[in-house]
Amino acid sequence: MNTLLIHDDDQGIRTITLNRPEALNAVTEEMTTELSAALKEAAKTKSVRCLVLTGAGRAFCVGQDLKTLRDSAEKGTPMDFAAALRQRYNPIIERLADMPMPVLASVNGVAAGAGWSLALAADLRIASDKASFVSAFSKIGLIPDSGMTQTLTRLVGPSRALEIAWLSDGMSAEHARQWGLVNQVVEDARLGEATTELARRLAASATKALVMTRRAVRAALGNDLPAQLEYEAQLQGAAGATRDHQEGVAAFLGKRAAVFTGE
Ligand code: T3D
Repeated sequence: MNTLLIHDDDQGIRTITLNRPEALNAVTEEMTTELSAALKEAAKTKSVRCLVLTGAGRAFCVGQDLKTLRDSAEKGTPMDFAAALRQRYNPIIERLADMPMPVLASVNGVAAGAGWSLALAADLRIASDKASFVSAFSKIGLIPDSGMTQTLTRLVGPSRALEIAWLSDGMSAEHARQWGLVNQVVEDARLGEATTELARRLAASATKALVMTRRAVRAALGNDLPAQLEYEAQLQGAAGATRDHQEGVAAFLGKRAAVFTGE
């Protein structure tokens, strides 16, 4: 991989690091190809029980590489935005939203444009106190993409989503936390440790139940109560048939810590 670093620890955490620090991890075609493949691979690796997405250097990711965008336009082969989204960006966002394990974005620095969209596509976000967020799309005459119009709106509501998208003002990590866009903000020097701590808790959990919980929580935004109750019943039927459920009950009754395997 030229644009990513991939690391597995011995406790079920796979970390994918966007690795173009010299370009603030701006997204190129190669990066989307590699990220797509890396997510596909992680999804089919049973030992991966929590996926962490982070960036190398001082940025998380600043979205589409605008230099390659300019270069292609100068060469007379301007980027086909709709095709780029359909073929390269959107499949990544859809895959991230449906990974068979929790996905945690560890936001180490600035997240801009589709870089912020990537962080928003994760289940949870932990950020360095030095991180910042900027939509940036409006500054180059584009609309927020890679899912941001949905993820952002669901988290902060339409009025704040428009304020963020239209004005493209930078937002501090603390501001993002107050608006519910980030779950935790930690001192920059502690980001690695705090990310590992949270990722280990998630990796040691009953993975299938976590993933079904994600589905139920997402569906809740569109369902009426009877539909949501029915969906919960269906998912609970599946959760109740997992080994991890049996282990959880046995551990509780045996007054010991549960050892979940993700099965
Ligand atoms: O297919 C499609 O539909 C297209 C998909 C589009 C998705 C998108 O992501 S569009 C949005 C693209 N991203 C942006 O517009 C962000 C542009 N960058 C910025 O606004 C700022 O750089 C930041 C707020 C992110 C960071 O500011 P700061 O002050 O910390 O750094 P800087 O000085 O602006 O940038 C440092 C360098 O990184 C600089 O290069 P230089 O002068 O040192 O050679 C800058 O040009 C470069 N850089 C920053 N962002 C990008 C970038 N180079 C290429 N692409 C970038 N996105």
